[in-house]
Amino acid sequence: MDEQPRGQVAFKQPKVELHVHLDGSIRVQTILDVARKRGIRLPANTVEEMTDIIIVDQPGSLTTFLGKFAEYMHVIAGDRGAIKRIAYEFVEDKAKEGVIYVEVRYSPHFLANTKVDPIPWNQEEGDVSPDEVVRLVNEGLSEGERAFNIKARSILCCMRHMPSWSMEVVELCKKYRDDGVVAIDLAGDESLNTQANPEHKEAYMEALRCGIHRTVHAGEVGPPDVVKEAVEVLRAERVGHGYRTLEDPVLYKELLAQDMHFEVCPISSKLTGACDPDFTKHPVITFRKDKANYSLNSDDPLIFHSNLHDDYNTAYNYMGFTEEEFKRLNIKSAESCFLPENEKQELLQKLHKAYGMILSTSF
Ligand code: PRH
Ligand code: ZN
Repeated sequence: MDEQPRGQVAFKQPKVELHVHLDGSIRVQTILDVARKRGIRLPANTVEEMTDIIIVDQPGSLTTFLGKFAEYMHVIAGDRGAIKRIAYEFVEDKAKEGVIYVEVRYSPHFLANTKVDPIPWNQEEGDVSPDEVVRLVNEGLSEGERAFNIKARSILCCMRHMPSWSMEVVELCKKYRDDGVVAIDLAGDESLNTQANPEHKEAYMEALRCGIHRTVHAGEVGPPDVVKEAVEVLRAERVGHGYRTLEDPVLYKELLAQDMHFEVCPISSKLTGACDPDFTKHPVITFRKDKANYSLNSDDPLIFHSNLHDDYNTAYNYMGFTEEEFKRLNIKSAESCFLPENEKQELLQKLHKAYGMILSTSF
């Protein structure tokens, strides 16, 4: 299949995105604006220069990629206006990509400034708490929803290397469950922390007890055992990435039988070194062949200098994806989203209508 020129769109229909990080989706211009307003010196003055500093454009490691956040997080963290602005602009950007429902994730602690240690970018302690971060993001998202006519919900991330935050994360999920927060996640460096700490487990058990939905970054670069733990111990309902599940055929078969959802991020998986840089060997090709339940997602478009169209175009140009498969995977994504049942059915109806399909379930 010929490569499409940049700017072309392989799938123009409405889409659902389930795995994208708010702090990995900030506009470079916003970083420059906020830095100027706060009097923060950056090593660049223009969008082009700053982009060059932030982006990863060659396959590397997850650890190196995660280090890129430190180039700009100090600009946004602890600034109320900036936090609300990035949430609002995020919704605008997603609407432009044809996304009609998005679940966006972030760590409330990373955007706060009440905890100086051990976040590398928080040099000064302030009074923006993780709780206030969630309120500000919720405001930005709901203003964006009204302005751009799409639905945006959020997922709060625990961080693998910071187990002491996890109970607070689940408490925030509980507190804001009627205000747009739909689930808990565990993100961060799985290559350095392959086993979930007891505090993560405790937080996930509390989420389970309270009916908070659960997803976990697992099997991105870590071995299949991380996926097994995510599903069996943390009781994840979806797996973030999950590529390395394929190395354990028994586990893969079990997850296929359970219709487990895999949140696949093609461009991310190449640039973090999670998968072979040759897209024609990508695990999602096996997922597709096996009619697995998965979504296509952008993960961190700021750092990968990409957008969701690029991920779809990659699947189209290098993996033989068809319009039919794009429709199928978006229906599976909607079925696997963390909305309450009535809203999920509404979303499914919208997709079926747009795709010219008859809805088989009654509503
Ligand atoms: N894998 C693991 N962690 C990730 C990824 C990737 O999919 N993308 C972002 N993150 C982490 C970053 O440290 C980010 O600050 C945090 O998740 C919360 O969004
Ligand atoms: Zn991610």
